[in-house]
Amino acid sequence: MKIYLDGKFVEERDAKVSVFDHGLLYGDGVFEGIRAYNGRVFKLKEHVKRLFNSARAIMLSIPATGEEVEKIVLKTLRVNKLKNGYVRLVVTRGIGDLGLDPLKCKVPTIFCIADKIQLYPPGYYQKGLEIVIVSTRRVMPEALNPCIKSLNYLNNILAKIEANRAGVPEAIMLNSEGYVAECTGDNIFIIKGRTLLTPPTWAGALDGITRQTVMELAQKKLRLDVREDLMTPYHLYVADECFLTGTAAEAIPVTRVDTRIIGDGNPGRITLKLMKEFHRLTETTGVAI
Ligand code: PXG
Repeated sequence: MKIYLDGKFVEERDAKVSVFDHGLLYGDGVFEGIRAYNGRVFKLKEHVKRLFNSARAIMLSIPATGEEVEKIVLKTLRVNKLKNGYVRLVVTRGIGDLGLDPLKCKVPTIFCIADKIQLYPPGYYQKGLEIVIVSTRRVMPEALNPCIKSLNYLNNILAKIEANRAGVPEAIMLNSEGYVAECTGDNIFIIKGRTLLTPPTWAGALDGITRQTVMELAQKKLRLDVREDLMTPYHLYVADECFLTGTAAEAIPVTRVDTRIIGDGNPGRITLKLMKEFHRLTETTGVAI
């Protein structure tokens, strides 16, 4: 596997960053997880835009233009001969000293990894996921805005550990006020009648690209009433349908929350339609590698 690292492609064993890199020492950096389907990169521009927005929010200036970064993603897939895969694009503050001052970091580190995608077992898509609400709260926007896709995932990892301990694959995190925010690497949706609901970003959700795509499909193709609104655990329990979205998971049904059965316990009819529309889009659109 060849890795893009600071302007060059290097072998995996040579793809090393310094122990003085503030991405490692302080989680000071931003990233994107991007997917390629059938020789095309899905929503490439949107991912690169979000990377630049995350970087701007933490005052990290990426030493490349958006177009250049798009080319890095495409080339990383090309040199690894991947038509379907997962891309991890990372920009860190760079090498500094043993103090957290970012002014000591003169040059950001950029790397891009393209690998085969690790998929959830197909059974999860057919039967739906069982998930739980965990006690770890989503970090509050006043401390670190969850719209910033930063290298600080400890909050999410603590939630994932709680899910592991409960024996389920995902965790729902509430915000500090007790409203539903999102999962550890996925956004959450419910369906009630003909309404599709998801928490607003200001309630602690990442502005997910899959989330945005599914909201558009729901409105345009399924003519659903799409709303961003606050949601309590009660709203999840009494929803007709529930599903998660994310680049890795795509759209995946949820059939149990906190041991309560959602709807009739099977993946919802509208969820299945949305999954089909989403797949149609991933298979037919995107930037050619
Ligand atoms: N919330 C959080 C906290 C995320 O990290 C999403 C929602 C979904 O956003 P997108 O834009 O992907 O629809 C994410 C995405 C990984 C991995 O390796 C994580 C994400 C994406 C891809 C891979 O765990 N996070």
